[in-house]
Amino acid sequence: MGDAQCTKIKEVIENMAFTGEPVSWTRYGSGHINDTFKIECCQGNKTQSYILQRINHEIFTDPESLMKNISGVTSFLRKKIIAAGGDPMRETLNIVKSRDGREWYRDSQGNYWRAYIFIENATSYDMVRSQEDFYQSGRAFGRFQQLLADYPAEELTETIPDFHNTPVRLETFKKAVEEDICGRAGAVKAEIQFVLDREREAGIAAEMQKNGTLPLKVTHNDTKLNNIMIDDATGEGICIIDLDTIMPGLSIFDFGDSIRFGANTSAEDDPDCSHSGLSLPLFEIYTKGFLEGCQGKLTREEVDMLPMGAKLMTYECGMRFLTDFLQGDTYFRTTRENHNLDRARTQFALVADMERKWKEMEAIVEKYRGLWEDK
Ligand code: ADP
Ligand code: GN1
Ligand code: MG
Repeated sequence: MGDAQCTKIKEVIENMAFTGEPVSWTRYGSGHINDTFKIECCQGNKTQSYILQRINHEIFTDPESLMKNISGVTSFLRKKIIAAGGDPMRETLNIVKSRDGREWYRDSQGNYWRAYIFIENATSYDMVRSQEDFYQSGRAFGRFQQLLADYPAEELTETIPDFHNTPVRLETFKKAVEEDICGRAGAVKAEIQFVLDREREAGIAAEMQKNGTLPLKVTHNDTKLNNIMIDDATGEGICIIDLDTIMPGLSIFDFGDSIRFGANTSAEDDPDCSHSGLSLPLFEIYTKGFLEGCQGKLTREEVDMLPMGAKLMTYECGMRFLTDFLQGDTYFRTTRENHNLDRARTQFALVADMERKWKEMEAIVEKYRGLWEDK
């Protein structure tokens, strides 16, 4: 860490209501948006760790409303977890306030920071280790949606408008191709065509939401495998994290984004997209876990649309990576040349594989629907 950054982080640490003497701070995690640090504080012979994050305020333009969302949702979850006999210190995020009693701290350079209690003895994974982990993740994301089913949605600020509005994402993509500010479009003609060839499908879910076929719910909207903490001892998915994008949304998108990331046979950014494809066993185990977690609360149409949720989330995410590549890599954190292009290619390879395996995906959903559909 450079000297300037070090001074900045020291200022932030001093202004957070941490217990004990800060003894170490290190960059942490592999998120694409915020800057995350692990802070260790010592008091006597006890060590307490915290997660400290700089909220990316170019992407989340209203960090104070964002923190109000997280505070509202975590307090709500806390009550439900306690009522169910659970441990609220491990099963939901716990915000650590700033020394002046706010849920964020604004540093001298205008950056917004927030802190959480560090959840010990649990891990967030970038790749599925075992089918069991993925099953646990499905159950936990399904359950999360059910726990929030009666959350007052009108209290939530839309932190990124049109976040999963695929037709709007498509328009942004087309504009990026047309403007081609970095002169990169010529080199990715095949990828651009891949997106345009599927244009007609982009609006399917948005249309079903508009005409009331798919209900609007409170959803997480970023259900990547690394946004869940898995207990090291029990293997259970204990805590859903990364709550920045909790907003009204579609259940099939929470299902779909998990599949996009976790049921891919390659890493999201594998430079060789021929490694990328849909693992049907992982698709199956997640479907089972998610439907169990939803406890029979999905409608027939929601269950019908689960495969499409997976395809749309993968298509949309690939399109977002390609848009960012065309616009000069300003949104997602990149660490190498063509990083966003590699990511876009894995997503499109996955979409193409889903198209090949469509019948199998539908058959899997059919196999589990009877058990869990809302009657
Ligand atoms: P981003 O929005 O950049 O993805 P996240 O909120 O997902 O940021 O945090 C990045 C990583 O930090 C997570 O994947 C997880 O490994 C770790 N992390 C976040 N919150 C906690 C927490 N409360 N306890 C332990 N680890 C955490
Ligand atoms: C970002 O913050 P992170 O890394 O969990 C992005 C998601 C994408 C994902 C792709 C706010 O998630 O929408 O699906 O990268 N988050 C935001 O890996 O744009
Ligand atoms: Mg994350």
